Order: sequence, then C-alpha cells, then structure tokens
Amino acid sequence: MDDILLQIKDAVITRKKNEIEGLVKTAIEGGTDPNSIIEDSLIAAMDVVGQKFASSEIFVPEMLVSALTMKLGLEVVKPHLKTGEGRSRGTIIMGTVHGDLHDIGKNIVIMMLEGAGFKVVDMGVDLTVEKLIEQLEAIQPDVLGLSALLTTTMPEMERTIHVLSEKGLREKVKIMVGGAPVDQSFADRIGADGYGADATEAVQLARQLIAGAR
Ligand code: B1M
Repeated sequence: MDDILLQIKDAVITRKKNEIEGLVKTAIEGGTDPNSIIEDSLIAAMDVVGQKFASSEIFVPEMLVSALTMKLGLEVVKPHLKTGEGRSRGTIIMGTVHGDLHDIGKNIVIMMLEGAGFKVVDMGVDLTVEKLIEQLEAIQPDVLGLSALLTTTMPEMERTIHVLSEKGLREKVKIMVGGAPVDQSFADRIGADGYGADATEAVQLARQLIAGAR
C-alpha cells in the first residue's frame, strides 16, 4: 500500500487530529484515488480502533478522538467524490436509528449517494420514529435508509418498520438498512427492501429500489 495511505491510517489510529487534514490533502494532490483514501486508510483505521477498544487497549475517549480525526479527513475527501451529475436520481432520507450515536458509516454512505446524483436528507443520529414520520410525510422520499452499529439498536430498525406499517406509510417508501452488525438475513427477517454491506452496495441498491418502484 502507498506510504501516504499508511500514514493516514496511522494518524486516525493514533489520534493525530492536527495532522490528518494535511496528510489527506497531500494524498489528493499526489493523485491518490479518494475512494482508496476512504476504504484503505480511514475505514481500515476504524477497524483497528474497534479491535483496540474490544481488547481494552483504548477506551471511549480515545475512540471518540479517532472518530473525530477520521471525520476531519473525510471532510477533505468529500469534494473530490462529487460527480456533478445534474438531474437528481431520487430522494433518500437517511438516519441512524434511535439510541445509536454512530454516524461515520452513515455519513460515508450519504457522501457516495450524493456523488452518484441522489438528493439525500440527513436526519442525523438517534432518529426517533416520530421524527421520521414527520419527515416522511413532508418529503415523501423514494427511499428510507437506516443505519445501526450496535446489536442493541438493531431491533429499533424492526420497530421503525412495524410503526410505519401501522401508520399506513410502509408501502409508500422503499427501506434499505445497513451497518456493521446488520446482514441480509436480518434485513429479510424485519421486512426491509434491501441491505447494503458498504457504501458502494448502498448506491447500487438505491438505484435498483428506485428503478423497481418507477
Ligand atoms: Co462504538 N462501538 N460505541 N463508538 N464504535 C462499535 C460499533 C463496537 C463494535 C466496538 C467494539 O466493541 N469493537 C461496539 C459495538 C458492540 C456491539 O454492538 N455488539 C461499540 C460500542 C460498545 C460502543 C459504546 C456502547 C461504548 C460505550 O459507551 N461503552 C458506545 C455507544 C454509544 C451509542 O451509540 N449509544 C459507543 C460509542 C462510540 C463513539 C461515540 C466513541 C464512536 C462513534 C463516533 C461517531 O460515529 N461519530 C464509536 C466508534 C468510532 C466505534 C467503532 C470503533 C468504529 C465505527 C465506525 O465508524 N466504523 C466501532 C468498531 C468497528 O466498527 N470496527 C464501534 C467505520 C464505518 C465506516 O463503518 O459504520 O460499519 P460502518 O459503516 C459502513 C458499513 O457498515 C455500511 O457502509 C459503511 C461504509 O462502508 N453502512 C451502511 C453503514 N450504514 C449503512 C446504511 C446503509 C447501507 C450501508 O443503508 C441505509
């Protein structure tokens, strides 16, 4: 792997938040593929951070600073992902479910969806179904995207789909789900329309869901 990609990965793991923007700029200016910076450095670094947390080598405050460092890096990459497609391919509401504060994966998915020409309304983290219903009625999106990173918040996805069915809103929107603990069988079981393992799959899935609905 390129030295600069390793340096970016290391900066996230070791929480060098004052150095990350400069390193990512250097990589971009040197012609490194922005997708590679995300996949091979930034996401790869968070996997290492997760392992260190699981083995009690680091704790929540350190994990938080790594997350902040990663976000600073992502902001530098973001403008370089845009494809500048004119016409919107459809509207998507995205959020991390109630009780869950992890937003890095969701934000990467949003960046990729916007880059692919979708209009995305970001509902943030800790998204209650009540707040969601207000926005679904107001915006009437083609797709609702739900993210969860905790095994304890996965059931909130099922509850959200259940409440939308009760309110007569389920058939009006396609629902895709994702996040590290989620998989296809969980998505099938809770009645989602699709599951994306990563941002690239999420973009493909959104295209398929919207094409199928029109
Ligand atoms: Co937390 N955390 N965390 N954390 N955290 C995990 C998830 C954990 C696996 C760490 C570990 O133990 N190894 C563990 C969960 C264990 C479990 O559920 N069984 C955990 C825990 C326990 C916790 C706390 C409970 C810790 C505590 O307080 N004791 C706490 C919970 C807070 C809460 O949410 N209520 C907590 C807090 C935090 C921080 C706030 C410190 C921070 C989050 C900061 C932030 O997001 N703003 C944090 C972090 C950074 C992590 C790890 C290290 C990294 C997560 C991440 O950003 N990954 C994580 C360990 C790990 O994942 N390796 C961990 C990178 C990101 C790009 O990947 O989000 O999977 P991901 O997104 C991917 C795909 O999943 C997919 O595309 C993305 C791009 O490829 N995807 C979708 C995501 N959403 C999608 C939606 C789609 C489609 C695809 O369609 C809609």
